[in-house]
Amino acid sequence: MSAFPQVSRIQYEGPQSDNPLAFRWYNADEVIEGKTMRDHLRFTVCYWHTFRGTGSDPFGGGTMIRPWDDGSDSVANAQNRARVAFEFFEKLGAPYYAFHDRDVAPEGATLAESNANLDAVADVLAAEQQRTGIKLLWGTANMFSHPRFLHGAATTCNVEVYAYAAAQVKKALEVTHRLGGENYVFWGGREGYQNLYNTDMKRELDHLAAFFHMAVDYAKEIGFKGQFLIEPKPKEPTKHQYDSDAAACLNFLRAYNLLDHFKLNIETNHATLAGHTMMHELEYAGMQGALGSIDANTGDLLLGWDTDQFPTDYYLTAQIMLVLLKYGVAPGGVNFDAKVRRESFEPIDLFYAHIGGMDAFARGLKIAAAMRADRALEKFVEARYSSWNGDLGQRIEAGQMNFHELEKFIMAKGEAGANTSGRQELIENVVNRYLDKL
Ligand code: XUL
Ligand code: CO
Repeated sequence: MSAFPQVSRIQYEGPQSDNPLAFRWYNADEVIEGKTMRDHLRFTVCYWHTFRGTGSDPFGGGTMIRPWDDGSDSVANAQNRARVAFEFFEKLGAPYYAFHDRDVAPEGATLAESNANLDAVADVLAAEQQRTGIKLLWGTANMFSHPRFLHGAATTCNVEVYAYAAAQVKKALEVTHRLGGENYVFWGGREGYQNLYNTDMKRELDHLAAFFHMAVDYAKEIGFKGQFLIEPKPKEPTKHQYDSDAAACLNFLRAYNLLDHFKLNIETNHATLAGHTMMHELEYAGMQGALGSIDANTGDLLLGWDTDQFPTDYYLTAQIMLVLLKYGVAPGGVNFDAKVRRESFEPIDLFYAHIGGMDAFARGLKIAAAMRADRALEKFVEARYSSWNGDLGQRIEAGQMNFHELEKFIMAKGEAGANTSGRQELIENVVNRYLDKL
């Protein structure tokens, strides 16, 4: 029985369409820079918000109407929900999905029971993947919801909780591998501290690094070749999360000799919580060869927490796509780690939300590609650094200069040459021109 009988496969109808259940910009087969939109964007539906989100907030309980869900924690309900999820992915035309172990299957009384539950749901996921051709972008383990993880998982002060977390990741890796997952994500749910009085930060970070090394070893042992990803976030749930931003993650990975095995999964709302733009985080990761995947969402300018809204802002998506086109994102993708508002409680709202996000990214892709075709920004950047192209700049960049020589050079001149304008306002107008064009 269909869970969404009123919806058929969402089609591309073009920008003039006013059909709310059609794409206006996402045309999966359209080729841009030699690749289809489908392959550029690698859209992914996240299981946790879309199929486990209840709409609860700190002030009130769930609001979502999900007629297919009997509200129980049974494996049969989880299996049925998985089939509904695939009907949704299929009708939306999303080529990928992503999950936490505990989103897809209920936690049991023991780890062995939880593992058996996960296997039973993974049987359905495998069959649905086979039936539809939809693939798993990434799997991950939820090591933050259960009370045992109140001090964290890989950074906990309780060594037996650490062992539990290791066993949970071992299983999540096996299931991700079984389902052909192309990546495996670590988001440090409670890997951080609430205060430094009771925290041995060095010891916790050593434990975290040891945990990651064990994960790398186990992946090798079972033949999992997917990309490991760390997802930075500065705070929430803890006051300070160790993976606070791209720079902190890369420093950690470098310090503990893990850089070869990990890239980053950059999320918009996490970037803004860290006091950065999404473009900054993407560029910072990309320039170091560590841009792995993105969690696509957006925060709210007036609210200071992780609101995980669907992205609809063309400036944002154009900026993101400029960086993704520059560095590439595969085997990562564009994962909608976003939830419908508590007030948008009907199943149909899940379609409107994803259609809007996919269209916003498709349009961002077109804008970014048009700008790249004209080298619209490159021209400004090249002109801005042109003083470096002369003999002086070339010798500094080649590491052939020292302070004595630079002093001699500038003493002889008396004063540095004139600066040129940064042209920010003109550049912003140019960007607007590309937004107007399409
Ligand atoms: C939390 C968050 C997570 C990760 C996966 O803020 O983004 O859902 O994406 O654990
Ligand atoms: Co996320």
